[in-house]
Amino acid sequence: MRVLRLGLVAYPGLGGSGIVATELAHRLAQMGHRVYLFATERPFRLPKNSPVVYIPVDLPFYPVFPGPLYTLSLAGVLEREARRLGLELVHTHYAIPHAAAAYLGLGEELPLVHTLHGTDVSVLGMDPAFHGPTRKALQRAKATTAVSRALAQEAQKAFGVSPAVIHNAVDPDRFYPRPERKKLYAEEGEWLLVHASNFRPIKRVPDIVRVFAKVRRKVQARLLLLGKGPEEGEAKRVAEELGVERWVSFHPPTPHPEEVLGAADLFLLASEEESFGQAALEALASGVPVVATAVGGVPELVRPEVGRLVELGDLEGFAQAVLDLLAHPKLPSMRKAAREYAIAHFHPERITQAYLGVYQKALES
Ligand code: GMT
Repeated sequence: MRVLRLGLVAYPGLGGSGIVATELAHRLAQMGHRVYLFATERPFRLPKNSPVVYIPVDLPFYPVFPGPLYTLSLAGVLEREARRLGLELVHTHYAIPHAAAAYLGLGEELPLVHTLHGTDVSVLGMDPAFHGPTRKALQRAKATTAVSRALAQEAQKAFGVSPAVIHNAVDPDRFYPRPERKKLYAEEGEWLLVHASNFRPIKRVPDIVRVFAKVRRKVQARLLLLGKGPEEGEAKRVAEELGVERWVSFHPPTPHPEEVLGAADLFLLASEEESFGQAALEALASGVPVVATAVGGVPELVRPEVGRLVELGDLEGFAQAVLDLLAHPKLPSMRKAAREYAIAHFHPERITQAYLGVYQKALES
């Protein structure tokens, strides 16, 4: 394929959509495409030596406004920079407000592609304040994609679009088993259970602690919670209330989650809603089986050979699934299967080719 000049738009912080966009941008640039990444800050997962060019989106504040006008500012920078850089296509990640901003700035000058990630459809997308402009922008795009079949179905209902399903990718050269690191986080003879997220209420981190307390009554184990966010205080409170605080550790977000995930015995995800579950995929690639709630797109990711699914809210069932896996004679082979499965289905090369296929069609139509 010829070299493309592409603009990608991402949130730069801890969210999965920003990570997916940043890693896609980096891989495309490594393949030789000219890639410009638009964000309010340099995305924290963008490697220092990446060939991706970061284009800042400023947030000018004038006292006449009630707050910074991100949507308008992004529309302005896209309009200006697309011409200056000779962009051929713009691909946004997370529809709100990126789809409307791109449409405002670029209209139909350029093919626009939008990737839907989750709450941009299910929560913010349903907010009457955002729904109309987002629906219009998505319907006028050359293509939309969704990170799971479950999310594509939701988007069809919410916005009347039919996104192509492209699952997220994981880099197996970065996420691999690191059992030698387990001693950094757990004592000899203890199981190491890990959860990683942005600790928003939707992730139900306090439920992870409740499950852990049940598990800890039966086996020696430690819980490592990686990340930060609004539910951190409540998770700490629950750990104290249940008397397990000395076995629960909180680790701030790191640009190298692979160093923690690769050390785990199991990864736990108790979300009430999850279009995909990027951290669970990173755990699988690290050779770590997953126990997760069967919500959204998670069943597309966590297959029986690599983990267990439990009903949302069934904390007893969740704890039992964890204990069953820890006691399972096939746990070592499941670890191997988890990594092989992640490589077979979610390899970056395969996923990048799928996005390039979407770009190709959008450019031709
Ligand atoms: O939709 C969100 O909550 C935000 C978004 C993000 O930026 O973190 O997360 C979503 O996108 C990730 C990457 O595609 C998925 O792995 C997450 O499952 C998804 N989160 C939800 O659906 C809650």
